[in-house]
This record gives sequence, structure tokens and C-alpha cells, in this order.
Amino acid sequence: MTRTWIAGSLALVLMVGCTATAAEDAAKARAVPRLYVDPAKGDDTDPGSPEKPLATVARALALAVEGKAEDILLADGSYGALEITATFPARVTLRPRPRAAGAQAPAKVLFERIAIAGAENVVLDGLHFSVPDARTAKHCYVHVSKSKHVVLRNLQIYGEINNEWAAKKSIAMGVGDSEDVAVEDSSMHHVQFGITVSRVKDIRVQGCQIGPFREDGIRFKNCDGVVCRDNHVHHSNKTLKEHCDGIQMIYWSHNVLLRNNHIHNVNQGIGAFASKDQKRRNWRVEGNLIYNIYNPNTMSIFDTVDAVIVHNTLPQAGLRLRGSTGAVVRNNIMAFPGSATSPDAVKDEDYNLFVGTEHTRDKPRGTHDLVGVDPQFVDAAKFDFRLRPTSPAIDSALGDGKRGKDMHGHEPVDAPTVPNTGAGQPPYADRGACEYVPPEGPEKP
Ligand SMILES: [Ca+2]
Ligand SMILES: [Ca+2]
Repeated sequence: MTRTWIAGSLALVLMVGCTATAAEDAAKARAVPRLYVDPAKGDDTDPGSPEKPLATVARALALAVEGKAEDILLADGSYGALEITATFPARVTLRPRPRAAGAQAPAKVLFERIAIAGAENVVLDGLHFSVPDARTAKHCYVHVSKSKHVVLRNLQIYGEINNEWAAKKSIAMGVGDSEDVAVEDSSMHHVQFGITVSRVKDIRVQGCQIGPFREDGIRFKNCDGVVCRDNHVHHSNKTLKEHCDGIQMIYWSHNVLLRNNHIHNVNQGIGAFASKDQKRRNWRVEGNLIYNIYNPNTMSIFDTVDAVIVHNTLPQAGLRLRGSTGAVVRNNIMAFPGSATSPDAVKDEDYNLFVGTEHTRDKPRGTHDLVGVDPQFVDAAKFDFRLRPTSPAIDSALGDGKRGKDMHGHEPVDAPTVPNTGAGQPPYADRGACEYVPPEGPEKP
């Protein structure tokens, strides 16, 4: 009896604890109004609760327009095509319903296509996109047009019918005529194009995995405010003479940051080709690693005014600057300097490491350039272009105060056994795209 009472009291205490937590959870749930959707078991006349979900996303979106949902949780299943055309009063997120405790399989909420047109405040998070059969027209899995404040996060987009169809007919993401759009941490492969962006103000593409693909990995046309960083773009399968870029800039884009992108095994790396009508302005190209490119365009920054091109590693190539003026070219590791068509293409070239000795540009080398020097990569044959501890690129760059983390997440550190032959702030940044981190840690002040 006593034992039962104690056990009962203990259970009551535990229950009170649980109730408090459940109450907190409930408060959080109320803070973000939620609706549940299940196409197999739901009914659009139901309230959209976990137990009584709605049947369609369209019904959930209609309720979200009225402010009754900011979080729309989708059960596993195939949803076909969806159009989102509303302006929502608060940001509305479509995402998979969280897994039950102990569930093994990842969520698979599969769409054939989502078009976001004339909409505002939309987030797609964790959704899959593919189609079961080849289509006659071109197929764009996620299409954003005339919209504002859109986030496309953690999406997986892939062709799985046959490579021939996928390679010629499919675009993973198309974004046009919009403002404030972010594409984050998404993966796309077996598509013709990865991400194509036209006439967008403030577009961010970051943390995406793109490849294999056929035509272009990421391309921007006539955009203002581009951040394209920490993307891995690899393996295009066009024949070697055909056009295809890891990242391509078509015509002008202004206020551009291309940072820490890892591009390889494509026909061209970063291709910002002719933009005769409007020269590009305010560009920073930093920390990119590009190799195994099948034609001379490993990094081509044409028709751009005063571009800052720093801390890139092009182990097999040089930089091409046709039609550009006033470039700052510092702290890069390149096979050779590359080419330009104008004597004023470069206004400041220094602190680079050139593996080869030839120099084709009119601008003289900077007094701190290292020429004909082995950068001592960890294992170039295996495409590991980090620096060995004895590399002359370590602690020898000119810091401009803006170098953040590199593509591996490393800030510049002061290697204690290497004299700081660099300058600026910090004086111990490294040349090239990969900051060396000594095993013994940085110099202690
Ligand atoms: Ca360093
Ligand atoms: Ca040092």
C-alpha cells in the first residue's frame, strides 16, 4: 500500500514535470500556428490538427492567408504540382511533418513542381522534387517569379527517369523578376541546369550541392545584390567543346560576392563573360577553389570595373580579365597570372603565388608575388589543395580586414612556427582558398 502510494506520488511528480514541459510545448505551438496535411488520410473539412489533418496543401495555404498557419506540416507522400500565389501576412513554411520518435526513414515529401508566382513570405524547407516520367516541355522543379521574401532551404531535386531526358529538359530552380530570395543548403543532380536567376534584387545562393548536371550549375543574369557562397558545383557531362559553366554570369550583375565556392570537373569554372552595354560593378571574388576545367575559362571576369579578386586557388590555370579595368588581384594561388586585353585591367596585383614563371599581363608583378614557387598542397594528385605546414603561402598574405572563414570553416590563424611575412589585417592570412590550421593551434598572444 505504502509502496503504491510512493510510486503514485513519484508518478504524480513526474506527471507534473511532464505537464509543465507539455504546456511549454503547447505555448510554443500556439506561438506559431500550425496546420497538418496528409493527402492519404486527411479531409479538408477537418481542423488540420495532428489527429485530423487537412487533405490538401491548397486548403492549408488558404487558411494561412487568413493568418491561421505559419507552419504547414506535410505527411510523407506525393503531392504532384502546386502553385503558390498569395501574399501571406507572416512567413509561411511548408515542411515535412517531424518524424515519430525512433523512426528510421527520413521524410519524403515529394512534389513534381512548385511554382511561386506573385507571392510573398514563402519558405520551402526539406521537400523533395522529382517526376516519374519524361515531359514533353521543359520542366522547372521550383519556379519563383514576381515574388518577394522567399526561402528555398534544404530541398532535394533530382532526375531519376533517364539521364537523357533529365539532361536536356529539366531546370532544378528558376528564379526571375523577384526580390529577397534565398536558396540554401539544397542539393540537385541529374538536371540540365541547377539554379538560374534573372532580374532579381538580393539573391543569396549558399551551401548548395550541384552535380552532376549538363548545362550550367548556377547562373545569374542582370541581378543586383548577389551572394553566391559555399556551393559545391561539380561534374557537367557535356562534351569538352560545348559551353557549360560551374557559375555563369550572363550580362551585368552588380554588387556581387562569389565566395568559397568549390568547382571542379566542369567545362568552365566561373564565367562572367561579355557585358558590353553595362560594365559590372562592385564585385568581390574570394576564396574559390576551381580545378579540372576543360578549357581556358577557369575564372573569367570580363567587363567588370574594380573587381576585388582575392584568396582564390586555381592550381591549374590563371585569371582571364578581358575588358575589365581596375582589378585588385591579391593573395591568390594560380598556375600562372592569366591574360587581359587592357593595360589597366589590373590596378593592384600583389601577394599572389604563381606556380609558373611566365607572365602575360602588362602589369608588372607585385613585389611580394611569389613566382615559380611550389605552393605545397597536401595532395594535388588527389585534389586536396589545402596547404602543407611548410607551404610558402602560409602567413604571407596581405589582409584587407574582410577575409572571413574559408570553405572549410577556418578563420585565418597565426601559425606559431611560421614567420608572418604578410601584412595588413590580419598579417597572418594565407594565400589561396584554404587557410592553414596548425595542429598545435594558433599563436597564443
Ligand atoms: Ca595563417
Ligand atoms: Ca605565424
